[in-house]
Amino acid sequence: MACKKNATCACKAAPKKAKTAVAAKLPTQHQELLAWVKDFAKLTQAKDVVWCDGSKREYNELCDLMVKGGVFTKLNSKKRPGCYLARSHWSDVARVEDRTYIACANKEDAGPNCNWIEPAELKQTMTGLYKGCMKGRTLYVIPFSMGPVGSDIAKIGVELTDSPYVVVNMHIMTRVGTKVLKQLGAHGSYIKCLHSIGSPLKAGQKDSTWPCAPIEKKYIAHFTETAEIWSFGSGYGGNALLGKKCLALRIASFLAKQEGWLAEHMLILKLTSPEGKSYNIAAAFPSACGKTNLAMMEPKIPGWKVETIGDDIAWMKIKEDGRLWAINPESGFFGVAPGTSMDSNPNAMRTITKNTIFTNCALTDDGDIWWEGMGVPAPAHVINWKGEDVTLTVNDQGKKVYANAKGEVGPAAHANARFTAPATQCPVIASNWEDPAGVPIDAFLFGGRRPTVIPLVNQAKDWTHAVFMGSAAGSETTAANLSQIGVVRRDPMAMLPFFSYNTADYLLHWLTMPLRTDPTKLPKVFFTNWFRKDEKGFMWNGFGDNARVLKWVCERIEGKGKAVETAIGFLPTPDAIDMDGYVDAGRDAACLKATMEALLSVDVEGWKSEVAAVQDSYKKFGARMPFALTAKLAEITKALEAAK
Ligand code: SAT
Ligand code: MN
Repeated sequence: MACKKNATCACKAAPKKAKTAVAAKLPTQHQELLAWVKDFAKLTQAKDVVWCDGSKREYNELCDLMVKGGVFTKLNSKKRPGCYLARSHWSDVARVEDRTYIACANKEDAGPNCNWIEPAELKQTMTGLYKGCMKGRTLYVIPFSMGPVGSDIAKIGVELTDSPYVVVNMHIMTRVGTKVLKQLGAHGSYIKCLHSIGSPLKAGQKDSTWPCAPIEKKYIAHFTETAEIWSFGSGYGGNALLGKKCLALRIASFLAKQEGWLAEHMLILKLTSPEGKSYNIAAAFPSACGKTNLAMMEPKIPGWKVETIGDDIAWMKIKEDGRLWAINPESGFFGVAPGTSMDSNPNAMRTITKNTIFTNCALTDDGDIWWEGMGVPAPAHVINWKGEDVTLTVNDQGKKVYANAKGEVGPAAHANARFTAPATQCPVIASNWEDPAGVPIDAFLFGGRRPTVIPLVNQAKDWTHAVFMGSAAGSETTAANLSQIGVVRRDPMAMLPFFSYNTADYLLHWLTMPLRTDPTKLPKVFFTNWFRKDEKGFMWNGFGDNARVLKWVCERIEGKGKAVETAIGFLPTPDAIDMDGYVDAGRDAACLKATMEALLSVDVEGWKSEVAAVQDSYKKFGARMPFALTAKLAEITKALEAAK
């Protein structure tokens, strides 16, 4: 109905009638939620508000909308049915750690591993940024559940966003829509997640294919004490899909500390022996250690089976039986594409054959995607992640590279190009991966990329030792030579980018787990290192051969498995790892035997430096560092002295 004032007035609708119609269609009776959405729509001046129902129809409509707007390219439906490619702005390709903030009342509670800002100050700054930021855009309300809807470990969040890319990715990565609102009811509690790409549209202005705000205006903020997430300026992955790192790690680990559970950066896999006994293993590794590969591994030992429960995050609670039960709070994989191949991760390759969103991959002439390390020949011509035509040429060093029309060379896919794929499509997804009760965890693995010193596998002697191991996790960047420890970027429990409170308090929280249950019911803990090197290169094959180490882990859980007690933990005897059928083309039998001995022995001098380096990494926490860990350091140092 036209406005009576004049024919061109924007208020075309008849207010009274529309109000009744909207009221009748209210998606929820949750008054506080409705008011919060209304207030944010008003602040951001969004053009309209859409409540996401989580349906396939909604997903398809948004994908079509993005194809029309040039945001998505639909891939060849014969080669990749139901798949799309998005290219981000060149400045919006990864998480922005230096623009990621923890806002709590006391700076010391955030500690040296968090970027702290005073909450009121940050809210004022960000409210200023949110003002009018959705002009010309739709505000989508995404009710989502982290974990199976209704699970006693799951949590509900609601993300308000102006990015349809975020909506469709959230559809894959979380459980979205009406079923979540139903679970929430009229009074349920939920985590408030605000997100805007920070790029309002003026009337008549043509939209870009990846609108976002400049870096200095990007904020990924966590108000831990009120469990709120405010994100501004980025449309990418962990900056924008707020269920993932922001909620499932930062906010959840803060809540977990208060409520006595664990929210960890861990994959969960189910390993079944030839006898049919299953073990659930959760593992925390820093980035670039192949978490997704391990979670979907094809074991190289006959009869053993790996099934996936999760590839990134585990939420764990002690249940009545005294054991730690875990769920994967996500429902999809947001994996790094480059390097994923039929060799490195065949099950990931099978997962992404359909219904997958690719971001910043290269587009081939036949409408498929390509990336470096895909294990298929590089096409002569592709459109690279920046949207440029590039052709394969040979550079001065005789290396094949992609060059654009100006002769500039660069990778075809961005190094952090991603795939977003539904977990249900993984051929080895465990049948019980969505069990609301979770799965009982038998073992934890910690690890890192350590070319020197650290053995292939090492079992913790007790829980404090286990926490010490987790605190020492990290990856080596450069090693001066093979007998020395290089520069290790310590990444305690692989949580460094995801801490939302003081790391010393976080380690203390871990240390208290045996007080919450019968300590014998807690998982057995191991430190693994697939990345040791010698003059011949990698000393261990990794990938499917890692199942040999996992087999020993299972034997240890059973109280079997041959091991020697050393100063640093229980190491397998050199014959304890099943090496039947293991092949390393560069090493004959004698060399392999020597390699295994080196991989499974204590490098006493190297370990002294390692322990000193870990001690050094504790210094920045001062007296807040739990004494139990310092004492454990002293105990290991003493044992190393004695081992000389
Ligand atoms: O970009 S995300 O944070 O979602 C993923 C990652 O960093 O591994
Ligand atoms: Mn991760």
